[in-house]
Amino acid sequence: MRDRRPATRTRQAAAALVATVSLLALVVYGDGPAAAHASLVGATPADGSTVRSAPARITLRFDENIRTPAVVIVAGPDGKRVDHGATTVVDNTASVPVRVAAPGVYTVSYRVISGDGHPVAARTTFAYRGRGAAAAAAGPGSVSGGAPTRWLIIGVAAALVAACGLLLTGRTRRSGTRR
Ligand SMILES: [Cu+2]
Repeated sequence: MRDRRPATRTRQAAAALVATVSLLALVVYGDGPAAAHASLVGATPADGSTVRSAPARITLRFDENIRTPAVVIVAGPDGKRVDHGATTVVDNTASVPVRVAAPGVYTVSYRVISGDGHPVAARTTFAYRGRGAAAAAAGPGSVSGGAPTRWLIIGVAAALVAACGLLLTGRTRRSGTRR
């Protein structure tokens, strides 16, 4: 028998599912090729990598020369900016000095101008593991020991899907016991 009452929980679960699928699509296709525009071909530290020594500078390399204004913003594990000083553009690279101290995941957001004048914006991440005891304080971001952030996101998405299932199951059970 189908429960035909307006099921808020079902709608919530459906909404969560839609959000999850959107998130997954973004993760899988979000950094796909931007046709004819400058696209990122490399980063230092590399996207998704884990580094043990703190970088003093973040460098992004593109497949064509880029133009100014270029902005590279780096956020630390606490979300606060750690870049200091102006973004420097040389040919096909953009770089910015950073102060990396706390272990955790750092997000590098950039916006540069393609050769054809169109802006290109995206981001990369890297994890700073630190040394010795400091690494223990890294928190959940580094539990997987350097797995790319992408997999962390997919894991979270999978957990959300599971939560949707639990919500639906719980609703069914509750409506079954409550008479
Ligand atoms: Cu263009």
